[in-house]
Amino acid sequence: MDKAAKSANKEAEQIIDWGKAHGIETCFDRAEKIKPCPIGASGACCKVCHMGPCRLVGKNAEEEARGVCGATLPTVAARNFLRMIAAGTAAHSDHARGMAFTLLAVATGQAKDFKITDVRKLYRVAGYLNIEFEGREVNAVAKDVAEKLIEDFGRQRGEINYLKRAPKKTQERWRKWGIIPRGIDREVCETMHRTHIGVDHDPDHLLTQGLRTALADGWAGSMISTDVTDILFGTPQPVKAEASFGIFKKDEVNLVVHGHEPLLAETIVDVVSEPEMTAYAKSKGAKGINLAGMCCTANEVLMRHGIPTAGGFTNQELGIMTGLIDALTVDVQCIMPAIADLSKKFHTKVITTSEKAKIQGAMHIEFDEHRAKEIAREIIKIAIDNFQNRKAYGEHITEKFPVIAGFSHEYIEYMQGGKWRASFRPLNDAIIAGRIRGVVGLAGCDNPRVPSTGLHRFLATELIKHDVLIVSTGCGAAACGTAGYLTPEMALENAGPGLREVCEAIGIPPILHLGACVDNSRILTIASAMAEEGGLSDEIGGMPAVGIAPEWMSEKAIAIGCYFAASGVPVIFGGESPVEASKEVTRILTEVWFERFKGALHFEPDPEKILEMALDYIDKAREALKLKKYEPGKFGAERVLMDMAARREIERAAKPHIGIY
Ligand code: SF4
Ligand code: MSK
Repeated sequence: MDKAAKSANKEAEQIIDWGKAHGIETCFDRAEKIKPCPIGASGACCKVCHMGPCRLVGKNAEEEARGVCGATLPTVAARNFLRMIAAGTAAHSDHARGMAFTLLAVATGQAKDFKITDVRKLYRVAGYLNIEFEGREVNAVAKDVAEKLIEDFGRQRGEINYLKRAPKKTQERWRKWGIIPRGIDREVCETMHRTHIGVDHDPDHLLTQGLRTALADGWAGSMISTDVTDILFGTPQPVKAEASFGIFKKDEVNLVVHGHEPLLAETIVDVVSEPEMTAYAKSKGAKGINLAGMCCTANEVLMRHGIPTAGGFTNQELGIMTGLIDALTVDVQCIMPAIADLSKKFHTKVITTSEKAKIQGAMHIEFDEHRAKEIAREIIKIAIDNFQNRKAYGEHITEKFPVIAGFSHEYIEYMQGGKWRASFRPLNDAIIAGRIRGVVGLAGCDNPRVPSTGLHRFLATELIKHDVLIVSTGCGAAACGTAGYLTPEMALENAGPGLREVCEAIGIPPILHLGACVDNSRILTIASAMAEEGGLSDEIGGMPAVGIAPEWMSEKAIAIGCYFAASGVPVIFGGESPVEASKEVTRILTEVWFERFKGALHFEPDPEKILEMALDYIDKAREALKLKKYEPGKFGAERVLMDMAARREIERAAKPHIGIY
């Protein structure tokens, strides 16, 4: 990896250089100009009241430094960390709230532009919620499901609905340590209360509430969002698409959807190919309309429709600098406000669409699910009208890579045995036999403070070389996509012998794109299914599995890391630790959490060490489970993996085809 480069993505680097030559500043330049304050970055600065900010620094700061109120360094570092968890949980969960209310509006006939696309998934979710669905009208079931899910946000007492989707033993650990979330809003609210001046000062007690809040994200907010999105727009199954800046077309209107919430993007997908839209584009001199995505909205429509992606977080300004984007819609989360000013140097129209988020200098067209199509058409027309204003100014890129995305929990189950024998048995068996050494969730943002996407690329190639299967989400998945890593060929060229065999037998890439950052919930349910299948750990903790977020930057990433740790997955984040200043808080996140939950949260800036730690965790878990010692190319006995032909054979012999999973 070229450490001097701003991005590991050659095409991104080319645009950054072009920007430099044209005096255009991006996040990469600003990251160089603004160095993080070391006191704040390490968690030692408290500004929760106006007697501060208090900087708890100096020799023996851990024992001796005090804020004006007397707060110690561990208290301050833990409080700061907790507030990140609360913000991350709030972000995912507020997104989920919108999805759940949309499902209710669809079920009650108030959002006529949407429908229940995946009835099978609706029934599956109804089953989790103990809602009767046999013989009932679909919308009646959907209404009950939506109302039940909405309860999770405002519940004051009791337990979140999806608790029972976790393995029993995992639940027992949560119960023992008092971290079962009651309701999403209650946990976020209590975390904000406890971190107000003069409330909770015990770092362990604070961080325990942090885990409860994070679980409300993973097992409620994020999981609700994933499920409702599947119900409304379809559960993903593998789909071919393309990634990187070459997806923009010179002779077509380029409309890009960016942000997180899929409602507007899905509606645009729905209406963009209407004959009137195409005719209107042609009347303005374009050959057609090219819909593309960025960041996690891109992941949502890539997973379900094969809409091409221009990549993750750090690509948003660079996309505008191609000069080819006619309109860019943004809603919530991970949108750089810089794009509004930047767009003025080009012809791009930046359109904010959420009632929750505006950017000065951007156009605002508020999305309303009750008239979704009308708004989508209005936005498409703005992009078309703007096509004529395109100038030659910008760094046009032609490079793009094929991508296979769309690996949902349900599809992964299906691909291991077809509709009638769907299970996680082959995956567990491949791990038991040492063909697959372990599983890594490679997730999180991309970051201009490191050669952006470079850590994802390094870890992806090294891990699969060591026979580690990767499941990827968010901008980590986008980083792999724009590197050309999301194809089955990648396995042939780079994977270790065992993983390669598995990928060839099933016909999958060694890196499975599972969706947006809210879809990390899919990893939780996959891990639960593996525990239930047997032969490995009977809880999520203790699996040969690790989470890695090498380039994280958002508070959502912290919430995700914590819900994985609480669920039993050791997690390694890249970059400097936000609790570095306190040895005690670091000890709680690593040693104490591992003892209690078999999960942990580490921060490690060196990618080589991240790799080493991940493999070490995997090997130690294999040893504890008494699995065959991993040796490349040497496998134990296992059941024969089922290939596509065998799967079809079973299906033919069974009932008529009624859907993919
Ligand atoms: Fe300082 Fe205490 Fe106020 Fe924090 S809460 S700013 S440590 S006085
Ligand atoms: S968008 S949270 S930069 S993954 Fe989901 Fe990407 Fe991180 Fe945002």
